[in-house]
Amino acid sequence: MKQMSCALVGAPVQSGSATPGCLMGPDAYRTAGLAEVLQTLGHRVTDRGNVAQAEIKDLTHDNAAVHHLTDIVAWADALEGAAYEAASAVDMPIFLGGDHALAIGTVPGVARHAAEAGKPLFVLWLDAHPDIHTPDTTTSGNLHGTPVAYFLGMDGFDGVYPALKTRVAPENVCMMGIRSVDPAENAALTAQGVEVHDMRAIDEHGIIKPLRAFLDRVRSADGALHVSLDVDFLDPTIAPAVGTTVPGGATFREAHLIMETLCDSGLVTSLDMVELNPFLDDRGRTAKLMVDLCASLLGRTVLDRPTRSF
Ligand SMILES: [Mn+2]
Repeated sequence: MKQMSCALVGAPVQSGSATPGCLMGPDAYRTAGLAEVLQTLGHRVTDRGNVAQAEIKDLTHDNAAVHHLTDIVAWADALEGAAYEAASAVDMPIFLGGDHALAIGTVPGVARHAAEAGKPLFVLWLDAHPDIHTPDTTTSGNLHGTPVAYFLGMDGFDGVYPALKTRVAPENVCMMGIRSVDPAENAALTAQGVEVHDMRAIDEHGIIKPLRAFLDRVRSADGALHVSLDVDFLDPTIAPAVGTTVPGGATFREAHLIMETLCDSGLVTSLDMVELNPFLDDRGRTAKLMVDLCASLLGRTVLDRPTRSF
């Protein structure tokens, strides 16, 4: 593949989830050698360090379950700007999470950049969860379950999260790996018309056919493509380092095949790597797997991958 400029952008957000530890995610990826691996593939990599939160403002919400709202809003503000800036500066910004609440900033930031370039943004959401709660519908109060509803411009965010600068069209979102959905989320997915390939669909049809169909849509629209990869997309037996493990996830080869197919498409313009909780990892195994998946997205093939036993 062509040599690309890549920026690593650390987003140590952890208050969107119930289990502390995602704070250490960006450094775990650095320790697992992400920059070095991408350099070996011929890319130019700059590590921009970690984004600093914006100023924390006073905010409350009627839903008493909601927690850490002020903290998440301060991250959203800073990450939207950092994502926009990184997307303007390099071919491939890679956002190192941090829990999935970081997508409240990264997706709108890269969407703003794409819109200025005259391109619609598409999002491939690889996750066990659709994360399409609003602050009103969440029962856990964990705000990492809200980014999709926010960047689609759904109701319930006015005066809560920052005013959305660029929304993503629901028909431009494709979800894969979904297997843990709350009733309010199920209703939102139907109402919005988001394309969802749950694990049963993947069991029956594999990942390649729906992925190629989605990539064809991105290509015909001349779109930019953001990939949001949650550790819990993967089966917990291969990726234990996440606070929200759900059985029945993607296998090692399914995950690599998605990344290899995305690489072949040449369409991906930005990536989130989220929910890695190094505190729950087994000797860095999940961090290394996520780094290997990123390498597959950026050009490493089966024949040059040193797949090792755990
Ligand atoms: Mn998620």
